[in-house]
Amino acid sequence: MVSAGAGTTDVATAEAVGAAFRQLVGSDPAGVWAAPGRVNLIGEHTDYNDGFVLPFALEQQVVVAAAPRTDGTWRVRSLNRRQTESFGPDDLVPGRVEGWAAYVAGVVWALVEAGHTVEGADLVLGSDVPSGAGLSSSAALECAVLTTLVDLSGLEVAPLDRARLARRCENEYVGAPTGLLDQAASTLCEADNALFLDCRSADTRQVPLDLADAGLELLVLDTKTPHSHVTGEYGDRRRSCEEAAAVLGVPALRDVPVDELDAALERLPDDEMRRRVRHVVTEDARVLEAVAVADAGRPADLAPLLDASHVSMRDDFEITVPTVDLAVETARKAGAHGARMTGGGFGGCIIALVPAGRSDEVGEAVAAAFAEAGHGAPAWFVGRPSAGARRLS
Ligand code: GAF
Repeated sequence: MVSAGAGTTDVATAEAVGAAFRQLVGSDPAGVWAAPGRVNLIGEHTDYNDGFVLPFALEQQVVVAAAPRTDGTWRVRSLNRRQTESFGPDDLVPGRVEGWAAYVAGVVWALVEAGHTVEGADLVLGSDVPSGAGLSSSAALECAVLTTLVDLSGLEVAPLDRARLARRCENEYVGAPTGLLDQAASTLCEADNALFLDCRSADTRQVPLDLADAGLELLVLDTKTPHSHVTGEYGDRRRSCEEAAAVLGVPALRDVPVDELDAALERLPDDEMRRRVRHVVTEDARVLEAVAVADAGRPADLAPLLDASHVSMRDDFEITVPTVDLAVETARKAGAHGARMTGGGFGGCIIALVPAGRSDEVGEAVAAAFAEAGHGAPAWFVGRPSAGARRLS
């Protein structure tokens, strides 16, 4: 997973990218735009199975200062990486631009593929979304650039279509076979809400999430075990789900009703496939339950669902790693009501529902457990449901 961000906060403000823009280009930007990273409260590896997800956008975001260029090319400066890359119309071919700049070129490519005319531009990017931590730093980059270029070029692209184009960049230009979760969250989330997304119909609904009112907060803890989507395991899980759906004769695992799960499992050829299917089908059911408890104003009842989701990811979908399991276990022992890994897996972040004001205590307990086990130090913050992609100035 590559992003423009190395997780520093001072480069992700309108002032910082504006000043860097003036230094690079010699004039003011035409505007400043931003798009956030996300945590997924629940609903992991359900998106590409046509199922349900419940993410919220974080305060951490990618910020872009930009202005049109007259020569029809794109020049992009990443403040985090201290690198400037340029590309032109001939580079709008998957594979031509690599590394972090591929997420920018891929967005231009996706817009052009969809029939839009995209103006050349100078863009300066800063990010405080931790990179490689499972918080969608890539989607934040794609969605920030997309929002910028749509505005700069005067295009009409509906919010859901923006998310779909950003996903197309990730799938077809960058080559990561992900679902719609991350780009939908970065584009469509609203402050103080989680986003319920039905990944088949693409219907969405804002779900108010007032954790403070319930005396709670959501700790986001980065185990600093980096993960990657482009290679291996993520694609393997996706293939396994598609094969299982084919064996069961359904378009996607979303079509296996949870109350018919046992009968469906009996029809599968091996234990591994049975475990994969059990995760996806029960995870979809947990998302629906999570939406119901949030709707009922009972966020404390999310806790057992987070716990069950983690066990399912650990034992059935087999996408957790020892640092992540240790973090979840320690967080619970230190007072979290419930905890789970969030994101694609094989490293990255956990989330934990903790009593308000106790995130540091829980984070420190995990840090001590990591030190004792010989792991590097984790980092953490309180996740607050924030706004999706938008123009800042
Ligand atoms: C990653 C992917 F990008 C998402 O599409 C989703 O599948 C997630 O892993 C797992 O829920 O973030």
